[in-house]
Order: sequence, then structure tokens, then C-alpha cells
Amino acid sequence: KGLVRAAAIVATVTATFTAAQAQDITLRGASQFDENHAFTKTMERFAELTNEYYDGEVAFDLRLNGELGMEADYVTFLQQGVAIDYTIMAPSNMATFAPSIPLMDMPFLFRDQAHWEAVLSSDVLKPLEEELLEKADIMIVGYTGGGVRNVISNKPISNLEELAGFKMRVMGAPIQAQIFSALTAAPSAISYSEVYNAIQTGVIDGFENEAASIQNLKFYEVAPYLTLTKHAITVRPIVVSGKSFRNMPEDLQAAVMKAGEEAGAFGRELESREDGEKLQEMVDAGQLTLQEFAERDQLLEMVVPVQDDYAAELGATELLTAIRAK
Ligand code: X1X
Repeated sequence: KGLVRAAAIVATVTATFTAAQAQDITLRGASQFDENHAFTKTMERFAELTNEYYDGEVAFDLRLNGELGMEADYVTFLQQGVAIDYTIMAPSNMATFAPSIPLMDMPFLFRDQAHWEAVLSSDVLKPLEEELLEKADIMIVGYTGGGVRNVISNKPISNLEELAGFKMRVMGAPIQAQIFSALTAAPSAISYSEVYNAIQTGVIDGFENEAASIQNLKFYEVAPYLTLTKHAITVRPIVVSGKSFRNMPEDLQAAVMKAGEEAGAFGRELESREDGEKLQEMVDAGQLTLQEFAERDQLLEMVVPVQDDYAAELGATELLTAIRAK
């Protein structure tokens, strides 16, 4: 009789524990931007969709405005499984842990938007996802992005002669500096949080970025000239810490994967659509002056050998060929 009673207590306790556990799941995310940025909206959509597909309640605690640091901090947090569970970030900010990841993010990788979309809606990037999971314990659950990166500066730049020696900030992955060095600029890797000040104090003359972020962080205040180099269409993975993912019940894991893929498609449509609109808003507000780059085709020719060498060094020549062939 005693044993039956003990088993009943254990059953009750287990059921209560499971219910409490399900209610208690909180996933914390981080954004460098405010509520108007496409990354923030995409992470909000990811939260909504996860709750839609999961037969339980998950609380999402998304911290904005760089409250938890910048992307370079987030990658360490995710890898260690501390502070945050999910975010959106540039592959070039994950280079320390997985050197091949910036390949999906390198300038001049995509011919046009159709090529970019074909790559992101295929599974051609799978080998890079596997490497990221293996080396950094970070999972890619979807792909957003879609902003076009251009050069933005404190003085007009409209041709190769003016680009020569241009002191510019690039993201931390070595391939970023290699590409811009090949274009004869003078790149240096500076933390994103330092860029505004570095331009203001004359340490650099500018950098390269997409409209959503230029507008959100008001970079036009210190760099009001934008040159349409159109050198990258952004690829921005929605990432989840492997440690957080393994702690989730299986049905939540499935919901997160499905939500990640769909939120990614939502974010790609949103940022691609808003990119031109945001540039125009900044022009109309007198914040930015746009100019064409006279020798854009030549830029492409100058960087292809650098891309090829980088892929060869990583043993990723086949992968680069497959991406180009999409
Ligand atoms: O250049 C950067 O470091 C940043 O640029 C934009 O804000 C985003 O693309 C972001 O992901 C980050 O990489």
C-alpha cells in the first residue's frame, strides 16, 4: 500500500515538474538595434511563430539597443551558453570560432538578389552550418538579411582613385580586410560600437553598411556620403545556442526550427523591401548624399582571385563553386 502511495506521489511530482518546466521556459534574445530595425522585427516574428507551433508556453525576453552588448559579444555568449539563447548576427562576427563561416558573407559573393535568394532557400550552405555547430556549438535555424552594403564616408568617393587609401572600418573576419585591401582601400577591423566615434575623431573616414543599420544608428550624422558600391547583399543567420537548444523539449526544438526558417523568410522579404525605401528616406531628409561608383565592374574583377584563394585555403573551393553556380 505504502509503495503504491509513494508511486502516486512520484507521478504527481513528475507531472507538476513537467508542467512547471514547460511554463518556465524563457528564451532570451539580443539585438543591437531598436524596435524599428528589421533584425528586431524578425526576432519578434520568430518568437510569435515558435509559440504558434509549440504546444506550450515559451516566454521570449528580447533585449534591444545593445543592452547585452554587440554581435561580437553575442557570439561568445552563444558559444558558452550564457546570457542569451538566440540572436541574428553577421557570419563575419563568428570567424573566431569557425573560420569558414564568413565565406557566406563575403563581399561580391552574389550576382544579384535572385542569386542571393536562390542560395538562401537551398541547402548549399549546409557544410558551413555543420562547421559552426561542431566548432562553436551554435545552430543556424534560419536566414534573414537582404540589406545591400555600400561604402559610407565623411567625404565623397566615386571612383577607384578616390577609394585608394580610404581609411575604413571592416568587420573582424580577415576576408573582409583582404577584399577591401585588394580594392586598394586601407581597411582596419574596428568594433561596431566604436565606428561612430572613430569617424567623428578622424581615426577612419568611413566604413560599409546597409541602409537599415545606417538609419537605425544614425551613422549619416558623421558619414553623410554613400557610394553605391553594392558590394554585398547581407546574409544574417538566426542563431540559437546549442546548449540552449539541447535543454529544450523535443517538440519545442521542432517548433524553433520551423519558426526559424519562416521568420528568416519574413525577415528577408522585409529588409530587402525596406532597403531602398530607407535609403530614399535618408536622402529626402537631407541626411545622405548618394553617388554611383564609376568602376563597379572593375571591383568585381579585382576581388575574384581573393575569394578563390580564401576558399582554397579553407578547402572550400567546391562549396564556393556550388554557391556561384546557384
Ligand atoms: O558591420 C557590422 O558589424 C554590422 O552591420 C550591420 O549593422 C549588420 O549587418 C550587423 O549584422 C553587423 O554585422
